[in-house]
Amino acid sequence: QWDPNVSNGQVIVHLFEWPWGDIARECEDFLGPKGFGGVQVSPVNENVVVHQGNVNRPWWERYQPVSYMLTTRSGDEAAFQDMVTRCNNVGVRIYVDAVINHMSGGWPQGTVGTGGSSFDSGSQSYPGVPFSGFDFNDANCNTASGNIENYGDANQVRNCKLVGLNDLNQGSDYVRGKIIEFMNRLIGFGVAGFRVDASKHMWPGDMQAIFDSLDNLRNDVFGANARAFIFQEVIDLGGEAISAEEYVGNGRVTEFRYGKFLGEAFRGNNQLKWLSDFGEGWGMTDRANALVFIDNHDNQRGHGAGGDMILTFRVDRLYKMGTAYMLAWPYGFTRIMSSYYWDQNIVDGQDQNDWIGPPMDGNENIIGATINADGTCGGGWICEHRWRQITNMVEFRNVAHGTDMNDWWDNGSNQIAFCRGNKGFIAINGDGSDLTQTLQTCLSAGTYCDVISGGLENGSCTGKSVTVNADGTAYIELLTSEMDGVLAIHANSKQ
Ligand code: LM2
Ligand code: CA
Repeated sequence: QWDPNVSNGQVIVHLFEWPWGDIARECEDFLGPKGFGGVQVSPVNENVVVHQGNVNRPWWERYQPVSYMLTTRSGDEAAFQDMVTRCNNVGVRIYVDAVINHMSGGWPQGTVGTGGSSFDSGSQSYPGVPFSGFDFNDANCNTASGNIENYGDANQVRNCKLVGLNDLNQGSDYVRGKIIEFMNRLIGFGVAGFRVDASKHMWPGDMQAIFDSLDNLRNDVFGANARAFIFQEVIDLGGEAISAEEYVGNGRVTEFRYGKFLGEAFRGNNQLKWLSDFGEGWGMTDRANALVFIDNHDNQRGHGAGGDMILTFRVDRLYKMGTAYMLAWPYGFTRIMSSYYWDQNIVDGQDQNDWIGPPMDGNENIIGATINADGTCGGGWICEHRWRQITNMVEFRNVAHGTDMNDWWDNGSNQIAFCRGNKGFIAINGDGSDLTQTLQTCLSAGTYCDVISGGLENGSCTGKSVTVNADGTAYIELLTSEMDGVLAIHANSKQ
């Protein structure tokens, strides 16, 4: 349950709010050829259709389940199944965002789900499953409001409502059975694993009982006895009643400190030289248990954890530097965020537009990304995964996989460089002065194409090139006037 079951590569991308048909095409045209290991998709099961004042079809409606019918704005069951098959056929895995802690929040009678199911949130009736009042935790929650009021009390965090969402009792055999049936259906379609939403809000033992009852992954795709990859969303920045360590027996955990620490360092609140022992040395979970990322769909818009230190596409130069460091650094299993754009409207530090959903047409159908001639996305989609500097670092991570970090160098502040065995070398300049140094690259002698300023195309470099001497050293230049603060070369970028 810790093994991502990848075959094509070591990095997954969260294609947030993408339609299934577009993901299938992206697997075939881009992710497969570029060496991506898999895709985290948005929740697949039926959710509340939200219209509330000016809040029209927010992204967060997908975190309010109504049933386990596979109909959402991303597509129906047939489209989902087709996507999983087509992505698996090119070696790209699918991981489902499983929302199993809760059902919907409170909505007026007559509100429906994306699959047309009715429900009554007040009496906790969800006939599409079916769930009824017996299946929820209210009797196990002892706060006055019925909501989580104090994160210092583990019982509240797990048995009370998270922001008013009807809280399922995973201690019940019936509830477990429905969740298992839902997850097994997805496994039957060929998914490789799950991001488990709101894991902090469920008891680790209940989750274990559910995961232990899941079927093996499909034999024909993954071989014999493969288990679903489990990565549990546990927000743990320290100082609360619940820690991520309670969950590592079930699978990996999302290491939220990772993106926060890197944001602080790249934004100048810490020096990059300290990154030489980033990982366990900084108090983070063991690398074998960590799922790491620079930002996610919550904290890129001020939800979740990390606050304004988190790097996002809005600070693109720093974002590319942070992402390059993550993909070069041998810690954890890495995930890249892929976003759509929205206009922010910040009032008193709070973005009033943090709810805005993906681009949609007059019928409220998602309008997926268009692909520009240069390979970037249009139509309001950012597609960080298609930024050359990021895509090329995915290849770096694949090439360096299995090696350790060695030959760390820094200038005493924010210029850093290191090798990955004899497979890759990266330099990052976070200082306000030029980096001009002869450094050990650990690569064999020859000319290498920097994959950040360009890359190796038809045998020649479209960007900078680096000449590695017989002793592995090379003159490295990274000027503050350059577009990007990174230089990276690897065994496959040799001319
Ligand atoms: C998660 N991880 O633990 C998701 O990553 C996060 O995106 C989800 O919250 C959350 N857990 C629940 O699955 C989002 C969003 C919330 C939103 C909920 C439910 O961050 O703002 O809450 O989804 O849709 C919204 C309203 C809130 C309201 C609630 C219930 O913002 O004001 O509370 O719905 O209707 C009355
Ligand atoms: Ca709960």
